[in-house]
Amino acid sequence: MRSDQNISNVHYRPMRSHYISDAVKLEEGAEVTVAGWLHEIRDIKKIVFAVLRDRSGMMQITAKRGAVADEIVDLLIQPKETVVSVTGKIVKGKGAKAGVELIPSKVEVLGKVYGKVPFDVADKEKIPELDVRLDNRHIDLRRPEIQAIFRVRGTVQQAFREYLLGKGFEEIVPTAIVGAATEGGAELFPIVYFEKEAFLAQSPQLYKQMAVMGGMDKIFMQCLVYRAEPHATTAHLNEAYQMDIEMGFADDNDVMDVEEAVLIHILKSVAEKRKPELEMLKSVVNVPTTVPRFTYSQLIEKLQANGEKIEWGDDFSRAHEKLMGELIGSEAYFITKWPTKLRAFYSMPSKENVEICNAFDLIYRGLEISSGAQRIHDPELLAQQIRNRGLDPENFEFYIRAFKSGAPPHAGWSIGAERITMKICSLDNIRETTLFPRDRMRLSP
Ligand code: AMO
Repeated sequence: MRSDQNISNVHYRPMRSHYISDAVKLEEGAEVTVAGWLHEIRDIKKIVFAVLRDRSGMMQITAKRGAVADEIVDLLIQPKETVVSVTGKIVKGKGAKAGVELIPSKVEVLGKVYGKVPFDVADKEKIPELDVRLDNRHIDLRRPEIQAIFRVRGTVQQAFREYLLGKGFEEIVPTAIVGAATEGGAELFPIVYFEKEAFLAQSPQLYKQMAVMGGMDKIFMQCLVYRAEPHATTAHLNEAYQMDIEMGFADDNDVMDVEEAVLIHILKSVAEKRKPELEMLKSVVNVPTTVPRFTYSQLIEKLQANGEKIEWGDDFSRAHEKLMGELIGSEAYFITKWPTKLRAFYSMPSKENVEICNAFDLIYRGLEISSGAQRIHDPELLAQQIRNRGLDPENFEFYIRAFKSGAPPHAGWSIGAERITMKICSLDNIRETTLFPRDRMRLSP
């Protein structure tokens, strides 16, 4: 034997041989080492039943005094949530819940419980309220249905990326430190940045546009964005994760075509790859074949015809967004051609009527999950629109300048990762979809 192999054998000792989901599939008599948290423990003197939990599932450990050495049985009797590794033989049939149990030949305590665990992971009847769960996210996350949310979210983000890479889009990383607002002046978090005024970015908007001006005309990005919105709602966070694209030589319809395909790909990927997670969350994902488009004006008329009190120029409420989906008969739909005054300054006014612009929203299951637009690429019109919103074009000098040296028509959109995950998982509160949510009250953990 070569000496280097020898050394690696001495130093490399995996803490587990199998995840539980693989161990339970093995033949009777197979020897395994599994490791995780003690989910349940029942000591009925002659026999100790424990349930071990890892990220893949749960498994019963059965230690019968007499058949298993007393010191091993005793070592297994630990408070719930103690981290242990158990080596033993797989036995099938018998009394185990899943038809499989492990008869231990070795138990090692890897992480003790000190004091009281904040709440019982195994007790489905007594789930604490959201604030308590979020204060103890490291415990909350041990519940399989909570991990399921983050697996769904991971698949959403992966599907977004894989679809666009497959279509020739390139990934960029914009900056998160900016000198001016992009989505409205009042919602900025100021930061200390040497002697300059600076803020956390509300979106990658200006920077993705400038990358297109630079000739990268099919780009995407995923980034954290910061909105200093003081109000607390079940659909707003102060730190959110956006999944954006921007395309040169494209208008609003072109990028809606891409968004429709991206949404369908995301929903299909989740429906195919995350069946157990969706079941755990009691959510069903339907994959649409198309995403219908309605103009803002058409939808105002639809609502008015339905007896709703809404005028042209008003924004839709959450209740309207839900109702419109029902009236249209589609879980996902686009609202196009918005009143210019309701949209961000960079939205391109329509050629036929400057009161209307080429901006759009994507609604899914009654919630706006995305918005986008064809952008203004004429620097003079852009400066004018910035002034019209009460903002100072001086603060946007770097941005306006980018349109003075040959600017192609361009368009893009952004999907909120938390919002789409919330709707896919049929959750009531957006905080469920982010590991460590930031809202006005919550800065810890
Ligand atoms: P908008 O501000 O509409 O547009 O944001 C796009 C999407 O990001 C998500 N989002 C949020 N999610 C949770 N909490 C928030 N406070 C929050 N704010 C936004 C939503 C929303 O639909 N630059 C433009 C997009 C573009 O035109 O490309 C923008 O940021 O899902």
